[in-house]
Amino acid sequence: MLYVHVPEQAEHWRALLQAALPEITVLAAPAEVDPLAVRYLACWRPPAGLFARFPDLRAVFALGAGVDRFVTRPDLAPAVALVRLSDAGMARQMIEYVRIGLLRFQRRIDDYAAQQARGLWQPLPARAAEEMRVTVLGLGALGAAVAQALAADGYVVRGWSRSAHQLAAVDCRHGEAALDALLADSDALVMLLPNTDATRGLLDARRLALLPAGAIVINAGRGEQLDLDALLAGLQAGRLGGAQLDVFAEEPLPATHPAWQTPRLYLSPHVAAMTLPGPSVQQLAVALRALEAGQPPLGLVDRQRGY
Ligand code: NDP
Ligand code: OXD
Repeated sequence: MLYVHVPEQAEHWRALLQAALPEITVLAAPAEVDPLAVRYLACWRPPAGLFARFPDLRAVFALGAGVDRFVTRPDLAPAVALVRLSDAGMARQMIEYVRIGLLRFQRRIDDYAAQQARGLWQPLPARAAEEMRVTVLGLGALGAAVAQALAADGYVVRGWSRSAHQLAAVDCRHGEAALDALLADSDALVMLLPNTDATRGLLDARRLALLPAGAIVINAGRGEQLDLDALLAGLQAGRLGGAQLDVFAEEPLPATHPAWQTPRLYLSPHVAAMTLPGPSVQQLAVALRALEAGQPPLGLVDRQRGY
C-alpha cells in the first residue's frame, strides 16, 4: 500500500497516484490506513513521528527536490529508501526564475522602475549576456539545466559541483578548492545546491567579499547556505549589484526582517520551482516500480551524503 500524506490536497494526489499505479492501493485518509500494510509513503512536509508509524516501510517518496528535512529525521530508519523528485518539471521553472533575476539587473529593469516612480525618462547602459560571467553552484538536475540554458543565452557560464562534470559550453569545476577563484571571477552567482553539512554556511561573509563589485547573487537552493546579514550589508553599501532570493534559513521570512526593506533585493516565498503533480506522479510511479523490481530508481538519495 502507498499512503500519500499531503493534507492540503490529499484527494487530488491520491487520485493521480492511484491512476498511475493501478497495481497497488493508494490511500490518503489517515483513518482508512492500516499502518502495518503501508510499504510506501509519499509526502513533502512530514510531521514529527510520521515515519515511525509504519513499521514495514520500504521507501519514502519526497514530493520535492531538496531532502534536507528528510535526511535528518530520526524516525526514518536507515533501511528505508528515500527517493526525491529529479527535475519533474522543475528545471524549466528554475531556468525562468534565474533568467528573471539576471535580466532584471543586466537590463536595468530595477533602475527603470525607480526612475518611473520619479517620472524620469533616462536611458541607461545595459550589459550584453556575452559580457557577463555567471557561476552556477550545483550542477544537478536543476543546476545543469540552468547552466546550459544560460550558456545558450550567450552568458559566459561556469559550473561548480562536488564531483567532476562535463557540460557543453559550460566551464565545469569541482571541489571546494576551486570555489574562491570562481567567485572572484563572477559577475553573477546562481546558487542551486542542496542543504548539507558541506554546503551550510558556504557563502559566508569572506566568500561574498570575493565577488567583484556590482556582482548579482541569486539563491534558490537553501537559505542556510548564504550569510544573509553579510549579503544585506553588501547591498546596503552598494558593493553588490543586486540579489534575488527565494529561500531563507527561516521561512516564512519574519515580517520584521530587514531583508524586506533592502534596496536591490528581490524576494519570493520559496516558489522558484514548484512541484507539479502530473510529472511528479509519473516519476514516482516509475521509481516505485523500479524499487519493486530491485533496481535503484531515479532520485534515490544517498543519505550519508545528504542529497
Ligand atoms: P541534485 O541533487 O540533482 O544536484 C545537486 C548538485 O549540487 C550536484 O551537482 C552536486 O554535485 C552539487 N553539490 C552537492 N554538494 C556539494 C558540495 N559540497 N560542493 C559542491 N557541489 C555540491 O539537486 P537538484 O538540482 O535537483 O536541486 C538542487 C537544490 O535546489 C535542492 O536540493 C533544493 O535545495 C533546491 N530547490 C529549490 C527549489 C525552490 O523552489 N527554491 C525547488 C527545488 C529545489 P555532484 O553533481 O558532484 O553530486
Ligand atoms: C525544494 C522543492 O526542494 O520545492 O525546495 O522541491
